[in-house]
Amino acid sequence: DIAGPRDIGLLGIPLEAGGAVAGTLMGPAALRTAGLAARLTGLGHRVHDHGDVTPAAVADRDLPAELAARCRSAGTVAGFVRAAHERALSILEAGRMPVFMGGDHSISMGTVSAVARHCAATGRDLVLLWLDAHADFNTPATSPSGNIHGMPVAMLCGDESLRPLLGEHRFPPLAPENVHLFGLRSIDQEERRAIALNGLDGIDMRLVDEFGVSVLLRRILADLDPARTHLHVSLDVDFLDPEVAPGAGTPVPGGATYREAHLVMEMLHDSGLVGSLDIVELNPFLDERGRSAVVLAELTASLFGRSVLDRPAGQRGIARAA
Ligand code: NNH
Ligand code: MN
Ligand code: MN
Ligand code: MN
Repeated sequence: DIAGPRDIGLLGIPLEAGGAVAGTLMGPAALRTAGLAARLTGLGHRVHDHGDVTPAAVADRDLPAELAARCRSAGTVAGFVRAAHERALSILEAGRMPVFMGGDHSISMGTVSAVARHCAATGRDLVLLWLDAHADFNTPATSPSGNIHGMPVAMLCGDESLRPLLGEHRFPPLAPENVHLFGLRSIDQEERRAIALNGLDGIDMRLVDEFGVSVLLRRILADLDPARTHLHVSLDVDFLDPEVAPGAGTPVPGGATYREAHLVMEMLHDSGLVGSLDIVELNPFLDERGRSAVVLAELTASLFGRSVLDRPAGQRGIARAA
């Protein structure tokens, strides 16, 4: 439950090699400058900043030739993914709730795989909420770009061709029915087929327009057992509309508004189910005077309990009871 004060562990993963546009390596620094830690301590939480990961030394030639040939900068990405996995696991084992600051979205191969291991060890069911314009369900065989940040969901669901990125570490793959892609509006052709074939839950912007985020999110949350569930939230900056968050390397029009995104975070807070968070793809080089970094820091505060008015526990359920 994240209703009370939490021990939060921040970890920076300054990786940009998984995407095509340089700049996301500055993401952790920009989130710190936007006052992320102070916003969380201001809500009564204890925050420990674990600094940035030091990547392991991995060369392309250390990886299967097919993987290195089809994926750009596979060695560099693997070095960050392995280091992120190890640091994430130790933060979880220390009992802290991790907030992973990317970095491009390939960092989630390291962070979420560590969360999956931790959940298996502690008898919890991992559910993944992927807030993103994209599905990130490509594989080296289907990717039109060769950019690894378009592949983490496939890797986390057990794609064998991507597994060597994590090296010797093993984790239980996510069940596709426990993966909720939310905010979709840009999918590649083969990726679309693979989503249907594997039975992932996809919520596109057309559904958001038609039903609103609250109905759609409540439907996901209502199915989860609070006693068993560990919900990992992976927030890609391009979930947001580019007008709200211009600091994105792959902006897609028609994204979540400022209030839709906050409502998602507020409802997630009230659910008490969230156990870990990625904040990824922020590109401060493309941002306008830090405003995307500030929006992401504010959204994180909402996830950790910031609200306009006090909402006593009894009132939080109004939406659910209705
Ligand atoms: N689907 C595209 C690809 O695989 C774009 C992925 N880019 C992202 N994902 N920013 O969130 O290359
Ligand atoms: Mn734990
Ligand atoms: Mn993404
Ligand atoms: Mn995206």
